[in-house]
Amino acid sequence: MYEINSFMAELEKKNPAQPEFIQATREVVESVIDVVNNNPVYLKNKILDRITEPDRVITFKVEWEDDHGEIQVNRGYRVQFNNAIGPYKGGLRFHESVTLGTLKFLGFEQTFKNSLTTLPMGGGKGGSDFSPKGKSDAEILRFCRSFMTELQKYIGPDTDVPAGDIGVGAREIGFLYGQYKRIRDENTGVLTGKGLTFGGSLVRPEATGYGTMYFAKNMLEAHGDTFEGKRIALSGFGNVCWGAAVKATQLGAKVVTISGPDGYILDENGINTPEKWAFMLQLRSSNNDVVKPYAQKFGAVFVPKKKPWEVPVDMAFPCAIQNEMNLEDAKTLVKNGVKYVIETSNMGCTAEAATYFIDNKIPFAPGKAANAGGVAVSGLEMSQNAQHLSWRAEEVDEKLKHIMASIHASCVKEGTEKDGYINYVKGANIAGFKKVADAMCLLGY
Ligand code: 2IT
Repeated sequence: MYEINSFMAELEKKNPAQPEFIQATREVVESVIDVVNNNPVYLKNKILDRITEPDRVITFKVEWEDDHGEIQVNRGYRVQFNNAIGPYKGGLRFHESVTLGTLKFLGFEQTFKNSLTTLPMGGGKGGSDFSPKGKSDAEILRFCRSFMTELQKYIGPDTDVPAGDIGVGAREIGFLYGQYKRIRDENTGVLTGKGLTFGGSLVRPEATGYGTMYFAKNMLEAHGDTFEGKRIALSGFGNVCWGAAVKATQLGAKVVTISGPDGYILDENGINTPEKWAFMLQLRSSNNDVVKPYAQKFGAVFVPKKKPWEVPVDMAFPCAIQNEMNLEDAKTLVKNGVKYVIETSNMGCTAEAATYFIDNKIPFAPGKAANAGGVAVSGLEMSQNAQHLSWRAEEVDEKLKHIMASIHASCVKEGTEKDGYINYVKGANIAGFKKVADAMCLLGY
C-alpha cells in the first residue's frame, strides 16, 4: 500500500530543489492513490515508484557565438520521461527560467497529457536556459545549430520527437530541422510544428488554442451553458494565446485581456479582429516580450506590471507559463464571479489556486487535458509524415475536435463526484495514468 506523505517525502529527498516537479507529481499521486491502492497489479508493479522516475535525462553544453563575436555557453536538456505507450514526444522550451526541475515537471505532465490524446505517444520535454528575447535571427540560428548538433544523437521519428514550446516557434523549428537534415541527410517526422513547405501539418499553429476552446465548449455544454456573450480573460500573447483568442471569438465569446511581462491589456471592444490577432503575432516576432504597443495601436488600456486576473470575467484562461495564477488571483476571480477556469499553459495555477477553485466548485480544467490539442495535432503531423501525405485543414480540425471531446469525456468518466461536480483534475489524472500504468505492467520491467 502507498501512503501519500511518506511516498512524497521519499520523492522529495530523491529530487531536491525541484519544486515544480514535486508540485506536479504530488497532484497526480493525490488523484490516483486510491486507484493504485485498490489494484493489486499496480501495487505488485511498484507503479508509483516507476512512473515518477524519468527513463533518461540528458544534459549537454551548447556553445554559440553572439553578434559581437563573443562565445556564449548555455545548457541544453532532453528529459525522456516515459515511452511505455509510444515514442517520447513533447516540446522544447527556450526560456531563461528553464532548469532541470522545470523540464522534469513538464515531461511528467506530458506523459499523461499524451496518454489522454488517445494517440500512441510517450512523454518527453527538453530545452535550454537560452532565451530568444532580444537576440537577432543570426544569433538564434547559431544557437539552434549548436543545440541540434548535440540533440540529434538522441532523437528520431520512432524514438523521440521534439516540437515547440515557449520560445520555440516556427523560426526555431525551421533552424533546428535544417541542422538535423544537414547532419543526418534525412527528411523524417523527427520534429513537429514544421513549416508547411517541409512536412508540417495544417492547423498545427492554431491547434493548442483552438483545442482549448473546443475543450471549453464541451465543458460549457456539460454544464448546460454556451460561449454566447461570455467575457474571457487570457494571459500571455504568444502562439497559444493567439489561437485561443481567434477560436473564442469565432465561438461567440468576447476576449478582453492579453498580457506580457510588462503588464496587461484591457480591450473592452474585444480582441476580436484579424488586424488585432495579426498584431499579437507581430509583437511576438519582434522578440521584445512586451504588450504595451497594443494599447497605443488600438486605443485599449495598458495596466503596467499587473496580471489580468483582477478584471471581472466569466471565464479565465492562463495561457503564459506555470504558476502564473496564485491563490490571491484565484480569490479575486471567484469574488468577481468567474464561472470557469481553464489552464491553457502547463500547470498555470499554483496548487493552492487549483484547490481553491475545486473547493469552491468552480469547474476547473487542468492544462494536461485542456491544452492537449497542440500535441494531439503534433501526433497527427507524425502520422502524415509516416505516410508521406498531407491532410486538408478540415480533416485535421475535425480530428482535433474529436480528440478534445474524447479527453473531456474521459475527465467526466473518471472525475465526476457524488454530488455531480466534475473534478477535471482528478478525472484527467486518473484517465491519463491508467493507460500508461497498464502498458507498463504489461511490458514488464
Ligand atoms: O506542452 C505541450 O504539449 C507542447 N509544448 C506541445 C508538444 C508537442 O509535441 O507538440
